[in-house]
Amino acid sequence: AQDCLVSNITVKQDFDRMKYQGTWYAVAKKDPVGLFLLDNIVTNFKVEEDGTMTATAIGRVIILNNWEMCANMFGTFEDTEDPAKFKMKYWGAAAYLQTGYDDHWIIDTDYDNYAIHYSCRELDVDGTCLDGYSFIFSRYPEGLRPEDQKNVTEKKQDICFLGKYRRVAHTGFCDTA
Ligand code: FEN
Repeated sequence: AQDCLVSNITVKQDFDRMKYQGTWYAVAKKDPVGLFLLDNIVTNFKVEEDGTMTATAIGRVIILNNWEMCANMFGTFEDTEDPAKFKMKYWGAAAYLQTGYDDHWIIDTDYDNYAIHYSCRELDVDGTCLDGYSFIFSRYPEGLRPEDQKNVTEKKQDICFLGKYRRVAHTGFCDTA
């Protein structure tokens, strides 16, 4: 959306939640105001037997006194009239982690390589996004394929977050199993 109106942002056509399942590595993120996941962010999407989409996310956080932790987060998605737009209820495995209820839009994905996620938490009076966050996901922890980068850059511009992303490091800090 050239005008940056949230209502003009387009999302993935005919989003297929079945094909979206599995592991996605965050390779870049635009942070919201307040507490969030720092890095080493890996998510896993699933479609439950009743068709509900759910997800887990793990990521490094630094809690009080500079204590490094891996936050285990859970999300359940409520459908809307648009198959690529969800409302996400999320919470953490630990009580000190924030809970919330966010928009969760899939702007674009090819299911096999990349995905662009968008969430606006607060609309400005002019209809642009005052506070939001976004993830660029890859099926590979090493990052995006070169052939996907141009499209992803275009989509960052479409959602008016171009220049606001930071790379998400994967150092193995939250790797278990
Ligand atoms: C998403 C997709 C997959 C499912 C989920 C996602 C969103 C996760 C969010 C995480 C928020 C984390 C917070 C951490 C926190 C989109 C990847 C669920 C929105 C808010 C601290 C930091 C410091 C402290 C206390 C808590 O609460 N961190 O002292």
